[in-house]
Amino acid sequence: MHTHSLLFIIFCIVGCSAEFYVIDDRIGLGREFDGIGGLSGGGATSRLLVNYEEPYRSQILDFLFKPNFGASLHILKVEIGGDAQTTDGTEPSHMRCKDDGNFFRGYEWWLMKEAKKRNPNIKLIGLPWAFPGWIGAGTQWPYFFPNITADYVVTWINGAKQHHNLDIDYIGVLRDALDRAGYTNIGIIAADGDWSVAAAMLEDPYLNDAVEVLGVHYPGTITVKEALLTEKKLWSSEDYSTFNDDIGAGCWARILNQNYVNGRMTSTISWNLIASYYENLSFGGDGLMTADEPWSGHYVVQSPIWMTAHTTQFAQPGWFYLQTVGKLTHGGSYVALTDRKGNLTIVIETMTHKHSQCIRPPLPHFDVSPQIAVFQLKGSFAHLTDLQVWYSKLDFETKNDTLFQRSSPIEVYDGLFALKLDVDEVYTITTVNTGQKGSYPDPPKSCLFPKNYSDDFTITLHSLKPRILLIKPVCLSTSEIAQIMARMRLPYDRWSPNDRTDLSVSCDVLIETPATGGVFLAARVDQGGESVREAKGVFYWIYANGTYKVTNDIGGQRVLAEGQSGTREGVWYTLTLSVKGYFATGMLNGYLLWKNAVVVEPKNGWVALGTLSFEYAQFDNFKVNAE
Ligand SMILES: *[C@@H]1O[C@H](CO)[C@@H](O)[C@H](O)[C@H]1NC(C)=O
Ligand SMILES: *[C@@H]1O[C@H](CO)[C@@H](O)[C@H](O)[C@H]1NC(C)=O
Ligand SMILES: *[C@@H]1O[C@H](CO)[C@@H](O)[C@H](O)[C@H]1NC(C)=O
Ligand SMILES: *[C@@H]1O[C@H](CO)[C@@H](O)[C@H](O)[C@H]1NC(C)=O
Ligand SMILES: *[C@@H]1O[C@H](CO)[C@@H](O)[C@H](O)[C@H]1NC(C)=O
Ligand SMILES: CC(=O)N[C@H]1CO[C@H](CO)[C@@H](O)[C@@H]1O
Repeated sequence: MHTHSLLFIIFCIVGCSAEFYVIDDRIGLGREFDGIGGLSGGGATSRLLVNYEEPYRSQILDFLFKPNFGASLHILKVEIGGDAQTTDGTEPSHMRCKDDGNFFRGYEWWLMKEAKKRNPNIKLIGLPWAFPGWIGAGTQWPYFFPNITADYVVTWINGAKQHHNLDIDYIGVLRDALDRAGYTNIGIIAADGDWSVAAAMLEDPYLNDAVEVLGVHYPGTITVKEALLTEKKLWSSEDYSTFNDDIGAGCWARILNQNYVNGRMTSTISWNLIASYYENLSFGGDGLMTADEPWSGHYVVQSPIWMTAHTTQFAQPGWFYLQTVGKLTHGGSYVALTDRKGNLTIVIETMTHKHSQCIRPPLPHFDVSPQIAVFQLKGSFAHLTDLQVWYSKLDFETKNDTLFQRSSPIEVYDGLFALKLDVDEVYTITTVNTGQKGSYPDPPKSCLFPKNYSDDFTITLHSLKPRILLIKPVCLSTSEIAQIMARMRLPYDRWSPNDRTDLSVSCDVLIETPATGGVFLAARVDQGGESVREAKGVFYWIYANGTYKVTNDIGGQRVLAEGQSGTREGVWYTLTLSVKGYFATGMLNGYLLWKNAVVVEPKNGWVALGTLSFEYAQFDNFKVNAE
């Protein structure tokens, strides 16, 4: 197959065109390896995962976190919810008001516990993407109030410990506040952005002392001189963000190696962990695997999971990179890691340019061609006689990939072994013999969203009852469910893009404060998440001043119908919206209010409910019927 024996090596030494690479620890080691991770949130990217029924939900979690099974991640980074839309949806804050403190909202606590259950050594990181409005006292920029911001984050850390017994390992917050709260052992990652904080750290010793890790987003595997001069740990604390097909897998395999080879980054974290949000939202499918059909139980373990396993199952945080890492002569790269107790793991990738482009940044051209690589083990590894081999090939021609396959052990002769490398391959050559390719029986087949769906929004504080809706709550003292924004994709557009989605949706709504923007129920909504403000659809609004409106867009520019409704704040109303072909009809408390509004576009999309701005409203008894 791919590994070659003594005769071959001798032959090569005599004449074939092979290159030699030395793996040696006598010249000292490189940096400490900090692990490979996934990022849940930033935002709402794991939303649909909690809705899966067992056993599928546990199976998915095993593919992500269980050691020696699948991605076997070393790090879970989560969003500290801020009650604001942060890309694909909204995650709830633990402090919606100044005096609030609720550590059971959302699904990140649950996810962290599930990850810890599977791997007690997994490192946890929290990072806020947004803050509730009260923190910035009306400004959009809470960093003007560093103490409040820091206390807010410290409260989250306290809650994690007190209510969930979770120890947070790293955070994005001010060192002072952490120390005051007694969290001297929690590391600070700065600045979760670009490298510019490095220059600031070189000039400001206080800042330099406070920061434990320099974390950058999408570094394109390269670092800057200032970052190296800080002598801090360098991490790619958000990376990948690429559709999880084989090119995504190529991107991920390449950066997992080259973030160290080129940039000396010792951790790489994938945004996102799992594509558990509707594919039509921004960055659809940009997770290590996909689970976006809780109603069917269908999920897909895509190739990026197995690219991850090539590193995560054979090297752990606390291992060290060797100094002997680098590029291969004919393209690709290799890294070597050791636990300093005799174990050695070498990961080799030969991803081609066109099969490994990430979504960003642009990838400068390079060539990769088939090659023979002879590795020579020296120092502590000179005596090794056989090594485990794990192999993947992303086969873009036949589409018949080999993913994380265990091959026969390689025999090492006098410290030498050879590999015949083709393009778009990954090899792990290792002393570690605990690797396993985990599997479960095939999950249920993909199917369309149920034609009938209902939800009474009974949220009990401590439960995680499966539900389909994306929930957007804001601060409200009287009710746990304040503003609920649902963006539900009825996936009819997947198989009949030219057919119109005919359905009827109804919901009880209550305007809490005189909502100048109104409260809506909508169908055929074509945008969500960060693009929600450009959404088109059929929006049925009621206002507290006794009027209603029907618009073709969320911005209310295209009015299809309007008139008197008699609606007031503080009263429950049942809104019903039916769309059939080109026509829409609306009812209020079961009586026809408007009919035959003409809807040309969009033809299909999500059902949704919400308010325009940040007014408070309540929703109940949500029903969809698409027969
Ligand atoms: C912020 O905290 C520091 C102590 O870390 C304190 O000296 C300062 O007065 C506080 N500022 C405000 C506005 O509370
Ligand atoms: C290597 O790691 C294994 C676990 O895979 C461990 O049992 C062993 O002691 C380590 N050391 C050597 C030299 O193999
Ligand atoms: C895919 O490749 C494997 C070997 O790697 C082979 O056993 C299998 O038959 C191939 N499948 C198809 C459909 O070509
Ligand atoms: C859907 O709901 C309608 C009426 O609400 C009912 O007549 C129909 O039988 C339901 N269909 C399914 C598949 O449950
Ligand atoms: C009622 O409120 C809406 C939304 O603020 C506004 O557009 C509309 O003009 C108002 N209608 C009346 C009659 O005041
Ligand atoms: C983000 C995204 O993919 N949006 C698309 C969702 O589907 C509608 C209708 O097919 C497109 O117009 C959007 O661009």
